[in-house]
Amino acid sequence: MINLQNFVQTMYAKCIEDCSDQELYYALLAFTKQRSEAQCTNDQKKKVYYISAEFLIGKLLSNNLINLGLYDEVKEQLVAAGKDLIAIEEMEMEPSLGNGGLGRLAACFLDSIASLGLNGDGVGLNYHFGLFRQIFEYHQQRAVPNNWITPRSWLSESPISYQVQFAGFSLTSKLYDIDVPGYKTERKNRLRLFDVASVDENIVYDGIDFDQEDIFRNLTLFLYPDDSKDQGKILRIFQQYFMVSNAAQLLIDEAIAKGSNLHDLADYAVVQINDTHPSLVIPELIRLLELRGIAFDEAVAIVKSMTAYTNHTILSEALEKWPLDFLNMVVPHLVPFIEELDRRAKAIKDDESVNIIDNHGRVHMAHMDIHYGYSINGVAALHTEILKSSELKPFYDLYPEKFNNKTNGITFRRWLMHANPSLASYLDDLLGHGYHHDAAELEKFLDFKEDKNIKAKLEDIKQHNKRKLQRHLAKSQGVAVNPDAIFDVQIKRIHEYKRQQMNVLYVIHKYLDIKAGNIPARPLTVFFGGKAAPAYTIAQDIIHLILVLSQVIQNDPEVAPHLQVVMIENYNVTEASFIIPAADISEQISLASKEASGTGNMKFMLNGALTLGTDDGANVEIHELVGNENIYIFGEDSQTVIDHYANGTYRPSSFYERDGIRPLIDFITSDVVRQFGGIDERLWRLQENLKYNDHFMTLLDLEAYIQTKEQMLTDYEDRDSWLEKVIVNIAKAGFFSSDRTISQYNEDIWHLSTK
Ligand code: 26V
Repeated sequence: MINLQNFVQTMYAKCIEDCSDQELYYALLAFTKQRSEAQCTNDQKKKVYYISAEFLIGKLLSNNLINLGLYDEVKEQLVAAGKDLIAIEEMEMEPSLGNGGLGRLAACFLDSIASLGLNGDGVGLNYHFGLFRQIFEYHQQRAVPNNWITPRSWLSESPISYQVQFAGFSLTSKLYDIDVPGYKTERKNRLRLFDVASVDENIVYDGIDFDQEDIFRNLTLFLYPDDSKDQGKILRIFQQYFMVSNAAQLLIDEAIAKGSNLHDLADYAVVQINDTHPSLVIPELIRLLELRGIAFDEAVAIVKSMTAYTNHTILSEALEKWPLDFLNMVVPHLVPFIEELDRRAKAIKDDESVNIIDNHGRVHMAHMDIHYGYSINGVAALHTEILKSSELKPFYDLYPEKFNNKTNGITFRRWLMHANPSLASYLDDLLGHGYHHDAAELEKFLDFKEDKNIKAKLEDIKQHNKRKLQRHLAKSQGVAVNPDAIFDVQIKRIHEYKRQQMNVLYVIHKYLDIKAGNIPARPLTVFFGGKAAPAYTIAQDIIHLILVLSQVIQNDPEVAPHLQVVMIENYNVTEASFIIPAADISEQISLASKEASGTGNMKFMLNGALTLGTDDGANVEIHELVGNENIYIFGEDSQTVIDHYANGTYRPSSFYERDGIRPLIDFITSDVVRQFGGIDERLWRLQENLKYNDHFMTLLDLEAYIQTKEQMLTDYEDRDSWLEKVIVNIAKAGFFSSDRTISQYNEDIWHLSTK
């Protein structure tokens, strides 16, 4: 039994009723931190270090209360005092320590590692302003710093500090920890975020600009500083080396403290390299072992037996290749190690497709990971197959035993229990609590797929969640939405391969259709949300078009009652937890072969939305699990797309000539769009890009997309059959629990003790 009143009395000398939401937030923060600080850390001999540039952890208050088993009691005691936990949570700042799926996956993994009682910490950087906060001005994105580190926060200062050597100077680090309590395990792990002791927030001016050369002060200011120019790339290398050198020193110290003689380091530590951002950990560990007296050959063997790499994308822009010249400018002491690793790899096979240092003097980080790690995994079945058969085939030929698949997952604690308490408690009543620990038990829900009462209840829950979102949006961005509309949602980073532009062309199609007199059976609200990298111009143009279109529609009395476009400002984990439970349609429309997995697709399915998607990433596995009749798949398959790229056979201009497509593209630069604030330069660039470049083949799938979406809207009207599909989707979502994913990482890669 907890006594929140007492706690608050001691802290403020007044009762809960008399406290502001801000005061209550700080009280709950202190209370929750105290509870998790009292827990023991997992302390099994071997530990996984999940090193990642991103951890998109979201707000922690409710999440931690749930895991500590205190959520219901706290909520009840607040309600008894006339207070509302949702309003209190609004006081918490959300850290933006991630960009998208990669960072959110890392956060879900930390939750599952802790909840399965495994010993494992996340290691990353404490970016003071995160990625950035997105605001809309003049129908465009503006990036401003996200000042998430308040004087009282989830961060706890640790006494741990290291020296990290760079060319000509060294930096002192400072470690902050965030506790990661397991779900009702009574134990916790930690997220360890390294900072630079000399960081200075005051050097940021005018949005997110700052002096990129002032490494002493800037290193931990932003995640992904603009690297379109050399200085930005060099800063990224500074960040990456700072992260991994600290991580390597920490893991060696911890192993020694537990009795390691370093020859046996692999019995104490395993490193999961999350994408290529932490890849320099390989040469750094070898260097540190050598410094501590271990011979080079043995150091290489040790590191090879304790590092594993996860690939999260096949997009070449995200597969890092750092010029050796830059590495020499930043970490000259590491370069001889990289060169030696390269020489040894070339002795096995000297070919550009597998070389670490290529003919242009660039270091391929992924290649180093694969040669010198013992495992490489993709993040969904299709993705891993594409890695094996095309992107990384030469490596698969060399080391078939290293390749394995680990289909991504999501934590149900956050994405069901916290985000959708109405659905979670209904499932508890119906199925019991077994699925909390074994998500596969959700399959029991299938028994109810023809039950009318259950369908009515699901309808009520969705309606309730739509109203909750309606209230939230009214408050957060002054937007009014109609809860009786169909909620059609695409929320993710803005990127051409994810094809938000295809969804926009559908909106134009619908607008023109309504203007032509075809009134839909029910209103449709299309939600978009996502940030665009500041230097990615076309992505900025896409945001611009969405924002202008939203105005065009809102101001047209013939169309506005039937169609609405809402662009969520500063889309983040908090926004996602409001939107996903309210969604009917989950847009997963990437160009087949390009989305490694996707994890939003899993969150929507679990919350009772139906997928409109291509056979890409984990959609393929959702498709297999729910069957054709419970998902809406359209478009060309991955092999056709891969062949188009190989043979250069895709021509957008021939699609543009079609009667169903041309008017939609032409509309982008129409008078009405320009009247509502459309900026000519942005609109023309986007239009030309679609007509003559269209690298991610929007027009290839556009007609099939429009047709399938129309079919979906028609099917929505048969509520009985739609809700049956919803039940199947929820019931089959158990496979996508990150507890399953992490168990597989542990069984196949980490081999940590489960006791
Ligand atoms: C990152 C960036 C960063 C800045 C600008 C451009 C850009 C383009 C691509 C990327 C990709 C980074 C890797 C990533 O986030 N991959 C995502 O990983 C998820 C978790 O495995 C997976 O579900 C997504 O499909 C995959 O895109």
